[in-house]
Amino acid sequence: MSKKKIIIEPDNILREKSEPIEKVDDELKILMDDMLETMYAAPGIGLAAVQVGILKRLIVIDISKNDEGKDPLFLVNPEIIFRSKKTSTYEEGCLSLPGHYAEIERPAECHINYIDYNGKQKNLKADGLLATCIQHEIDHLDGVLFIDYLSKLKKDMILKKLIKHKKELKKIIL
Ligand code: K1U
Ligand code: ZN
Repeated sequence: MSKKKIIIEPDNILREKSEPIEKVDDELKILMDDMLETMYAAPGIGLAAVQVGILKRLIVIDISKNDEGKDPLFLVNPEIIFRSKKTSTYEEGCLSLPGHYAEIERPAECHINYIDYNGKQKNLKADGLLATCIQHEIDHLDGVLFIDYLSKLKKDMILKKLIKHKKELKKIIL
């Protein structure tokens, strides 16, 4: 397994739509394992392939607490087939927007169809943090970030700080 570099906003690739995956083969399983390692190391509770520069409809999620043991979910070609009218609000973070958090309102429950690590078609009914995380990650597959739900003023403030942060990172690396 190898850890991958997480792409930070602003970056055009984060605004692109990811492509459906044709089959779950050994190469895809290596990518799924690498993404999980990258997510645990960050640390985070979710990661979409586009965040490591790969425009495929693939997500890894693990919302379990440290003391609960690991419980990873691999979602290939996830599709939301139901969104509840009831909403819930969580303070969201994003590994591509380091240091920035905001309260985002989304459907409280969602149902999805997806393909799992072994290539089997599955469905899942999610609520709570899992439903929020799934919707946040599927947004990544469509080029959407949580800052897109904020006012222009708040979004621009975050983008300005991220541009500065990336310039400082570049100086350290050079
Ligand atoms: O960048 C990402 O998509 C991952 C993101 C997922 C997410 C978090 C919160 C609400 C919705 C989606 C993160 O994992 S940010 C980091 C984070 O939430 C976290 C980090 C360490 C421990 C617990 C949570
Ligand atoms: Zn994110």
